[in-house]
Amino acid sequence: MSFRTVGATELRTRFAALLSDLYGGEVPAYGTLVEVSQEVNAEVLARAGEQAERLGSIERVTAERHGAIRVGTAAELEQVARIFGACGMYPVGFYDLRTATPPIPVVSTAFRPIARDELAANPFRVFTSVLVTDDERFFDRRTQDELHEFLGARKLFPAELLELADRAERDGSLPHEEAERFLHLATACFALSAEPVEREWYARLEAVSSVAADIGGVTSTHINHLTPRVLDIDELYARMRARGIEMIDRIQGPPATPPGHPDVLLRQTSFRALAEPRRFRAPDGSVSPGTLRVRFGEVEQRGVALTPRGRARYDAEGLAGLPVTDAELHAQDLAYYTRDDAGTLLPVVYEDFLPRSAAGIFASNLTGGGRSDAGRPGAARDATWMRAVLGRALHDPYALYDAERAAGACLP
Ligand code: OOG
Ligand code: NI
Repeated sequence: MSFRTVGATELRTRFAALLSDLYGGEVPAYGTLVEVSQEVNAEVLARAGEQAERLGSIERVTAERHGAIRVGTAAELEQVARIFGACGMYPVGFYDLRTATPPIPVVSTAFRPIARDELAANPFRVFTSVLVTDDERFFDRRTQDELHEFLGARKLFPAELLELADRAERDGSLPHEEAERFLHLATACFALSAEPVEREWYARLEAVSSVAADIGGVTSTHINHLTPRVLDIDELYARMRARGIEMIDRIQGPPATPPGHPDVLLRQTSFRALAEPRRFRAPDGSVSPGTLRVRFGEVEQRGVALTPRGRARYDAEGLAGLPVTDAELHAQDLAYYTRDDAGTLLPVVYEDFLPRSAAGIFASNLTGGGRSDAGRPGAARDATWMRAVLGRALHDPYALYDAERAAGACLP
């Protein structure tokens, strides 16, 4: 019996490590990705020294992961918020992927720590998408009804887990034994289920969107990918290919900046979803083996966060719209910085996601293009809707970066 209590920071660190072990066991290529990332990071550190740690200590970067999960209903999203809340991860940003190319029938947010010291301790974040089941551009009335019935009948998170999560959030910690139980239950909820998949139902949803099938065609959820952070994504991409791993055809996000120039925003790439064994149930009740390709491996390189002004320039003109030094990015209010004691500019890391890249990541791993009818009415979904569903604050990324810059007494 131990009387030690476990706080949110430690719960988050342990949760991230447990999910990493789980995913490594399920998707062996993830292990290769982590290994190659660490190899590249060690080399960048040896080559660039202190400069390599401008965007975070090597300890932070080595432990850093983002995950992605997908849920089916507002109620499920609210429950996810409680589990992550116990780990000091709060919803930041609203992303609508329905208007992306190709359209994906989800809206998303990212759960992450929001305080600088919490990000430094462990920045684990999870891109979380919820299916928009009542969007007529994707689902006809009959399918909507069936989706509501199917999703309404499933239970992703056991009551004991949610009670422990609420207690952890209320008290700021859990006693040792309860913390172990919480971590065990929380991790188990994101494992790939051995339950047979109803073949016809899955196929019908897949004809609309394989993301819809991955969410609404099964009775559980799972980690879709887990992403290590790398300090040189071009080098990583080349090495993964050299090891014979099939990567998507490009790196998403801004192109590489010339040597010595600050990295901006977020660059991402992934290896293609692998065929994983799953069991299928036919309408006659018989169960037979098959495979599904839904889970993949992604890697990311993070740079300085852009201000709304910097982001508008980047969106309109790409990197050509931005100056190439920290001093100019700061002076023109295009990127966020704080200062160290010596007065040197320190970049504020971009901690969020890019909707265009997210759509690209989704799309590059879809089987078939899917189907949507732009002429039909959509369903109203925005940040206000999501805030109401979450029953808690939905943070605006720019407000967080502004506050950090102001606290660092570093206004342009
Ligand atoms: C999420 C895709 C988006 C990212 O890093 O932009 C994403 C998903 O596949 O569920 O993870
Ligand atoms: Ni991702």
